[in-house]
Formats: sequence, structure tokens, C-alpha cells
Amino acid sequence: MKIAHAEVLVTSPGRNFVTLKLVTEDGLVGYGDGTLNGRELAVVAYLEEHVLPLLTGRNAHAIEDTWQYLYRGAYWRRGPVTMAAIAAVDVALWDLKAKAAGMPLYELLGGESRRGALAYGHASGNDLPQLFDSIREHLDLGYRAVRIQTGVPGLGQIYGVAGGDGDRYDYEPARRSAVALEEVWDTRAYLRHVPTVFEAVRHEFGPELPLLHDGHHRMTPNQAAALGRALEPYDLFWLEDCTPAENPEALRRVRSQTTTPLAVGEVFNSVFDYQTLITEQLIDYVRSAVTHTGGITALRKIMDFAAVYQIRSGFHGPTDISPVGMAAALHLDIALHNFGIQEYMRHSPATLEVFRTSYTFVDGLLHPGSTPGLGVEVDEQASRAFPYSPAYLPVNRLTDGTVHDW
Ligand code: GCO
Ligand code: MG
Repeated sequence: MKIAHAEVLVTSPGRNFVTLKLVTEDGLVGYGDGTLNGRELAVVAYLEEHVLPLLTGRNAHAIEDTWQYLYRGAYWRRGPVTMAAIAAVDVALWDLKAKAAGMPLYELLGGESRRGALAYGHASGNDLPQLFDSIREHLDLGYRAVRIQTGVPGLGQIYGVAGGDGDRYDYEPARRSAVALEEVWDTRAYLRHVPTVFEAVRHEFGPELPLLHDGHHRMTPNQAAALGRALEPYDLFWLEDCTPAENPEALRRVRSQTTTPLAVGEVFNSVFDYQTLITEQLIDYVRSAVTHTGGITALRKIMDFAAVYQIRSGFHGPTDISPVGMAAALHLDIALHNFGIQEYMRHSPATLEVFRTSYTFVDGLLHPGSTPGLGVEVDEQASRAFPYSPAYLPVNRLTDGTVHDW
């Protein structure tokens, strides 16, 4: 099964997506997601200029060899652009292999370990009434776990809070911008406010509902430890990215101070980013996306390593992971023994018009479906109606103007 043709598809149905398409000599088509939100065209250039010329004529079945060839062969290893490009190739090859076998991909990863993958959605509101409405809306949609983000008194638009006017999510798609928008942030105000929100949510919705929260890399280890402790009475499923990702050692301090479960890794791109966190059991959940971690081949190895230390998966699944990347995560979710939860933000109707998916969401559980391969086909004709449009992520500043982590 040789690769006859490789090409990169860029489309923007609601937001930008980068998809690698591989075609074999006998006409099988495989897709891989290489979307890196806000820096999309860097991955396109990496693939088109440096990877595609190496793919034609290669044995499409040789997934591990191709992975090592692209990773070690570049000499310059890791980094989000490189690993998103390798992921795109890796996932497209797994899609091809499973299509050639006539099986859904999870069968090649060991088969089903569960009926479906518990998913969490993004509930948010500027204030408590809006937040409660959003939680109810998620429960009505079938979600059995929700992430909670709210506005903070005194601050304007902040990460994770849908802006109103029918927006489903923050920056999806209403405030995407060709220049980076700026938000204002105050960590002390946030720390005072968040426990009151969880108190109110538990009071209204009871003790059962799994609740999650994302700190988006903004706290110091001490602040994160204090927040983790303050949230203990509300029994969080996890507190995510409490400190900046570059310094895994910071989590030793947090870990020693609180039993609130910790989730980390959406901006990581290799197993080495996790080495300290896993071996010292400083985290409870691996947050990586297939798309940003070198694909199924690499993320599977991270999860097997994590399993030894009782660490489970909680893969990244915002709408900037394309339906191809989401499907790849779902096949792993179904097959892995140490699955934890799957983030699931619903893609827009425009996105789903271009990417035809076979995954399902029933009673709060996601399933990748039984179509051979990943179960996602790209409608190239439909994609042409949505040309690339530059869109930056926001930049965060403290109240005195200092740039902070967004
Ligand atoms: C999450 C993430 C996202 C990221 C986004 C950046 O937990 O889903 O934090 O909201 O901010 O993926 O591109
Ligand atoms: Mg996050």
C-alpha cells in the first residue's frame, strides 16, 4: 500500500482547519488533522515544504517507521509546529490502515474497552444566572459533566466565557480577529471569586454532577495551591492548567498542598514534557490532543506510560481540534484502559458540513462509530466556500498593562 499523493487542505468553516490528505496507489484516502490555532499556516508550510516530498512512494502501512523517520530525521525535534505536522501524517496513516483492514480504527488499537467515552462540555456565563442557564442547556443536550467558567466582577471579557448574544463559546466564532484582541486580568480578583461560584453551583445542582475548571496557566504555585484547597469542598473532577506549562516542577508545590485532581498538557507536545509529572504522580489527567502530540502513535505511548502511575486521559477537545482530530481522540478513548474523560465542544454546523463525521453523542457518551477508518470524510467541494481567514488568539494583560499568560 504505497502513498501516491499527498496534499494539505486549508479551510475555515467557522474557524481555520489544516487537514492532510493522503491517497494510496489503490485509491484509499486518509485524513490527518494538523490544526494549530492562531499559527495554522506554519504547519501548512512545514508539511508542504518539508514533509510532503518525503511521503510519495512510502509504504503507508509502516506507521512507526514513518513516525521515527519524520521525528528523528528532522534532527530538530519537538515543538508544536513539528509535532502537529507529524500528527497529521500519523493520523492519516492510521486512517488508511484501518480503512484497508475494513475496521473502525479502535479495533486496531485493541478494540472497545467501554460503551462510550464520558464527555464534558463548556458551560459559562458572565454571572451566575447566565452560568446556571448554560449548565441547564448542557444537561438538556445530554452532557453528564460540565466545565464551569464565569466572568469575574470588575473584569471584562475573559477566557472561557461566551460573550452572550447567542454565542455558544468564547471566540467561537464571534470575536475571532485578524489582530490579537486584548483582555484584562487580575488573578487576586479571580481567586476571590471562583470558590463562590462553585459554592453556588453545588448548591443549585447538587453533589453528583462532575464539575471541571480551567485555570489557563495563570497562577503561581502558591496561588494554585490555595485555589485547589479552596475548591476541595466542591469535589472537582479536575482543576486544569493551574500554573504555566513550562515549569512542571511547580506542580510539586501544588500537589503537596491539595487533593483537588490536576489536569495538564494541552500545550505539551511530547512524552518528555510529561516525564516528571508522570513519574512523580504530580497530575491525575493527561490533557494532550492527538493533533498536538505527534498523533495516535505518540499519544498511545504517553498513555501507556501514564497507566503505570494510575494517570488517566482527559484529551483536549475544543473546536480548534478539527473533527478529524476529535475522531482520532475518540478511537483512543474507546480503546484505552486508562481513559478518564473527553472534552467535547460541539463543532459549528458549517464545520460539520465540510467534515462529515460518524461519531455519536448519546446520553453523555461519545462513540467514534463503526465506519472503517477514522469515520470522517472531508467534503472538498463544500470546503472551498470557506477560505482561510487569519484569526489570532487573544493576549492577556494585567490591570497595569503588563502582558500575562492568556
Ligand atoms: C481548553 C483549552 C482551549 C484553548 C484553545 C486554544 O481547555 O479547551 O484551554 O480553550 O484555549 O484550544 O487554542
Ligand atoms: Mg484548557
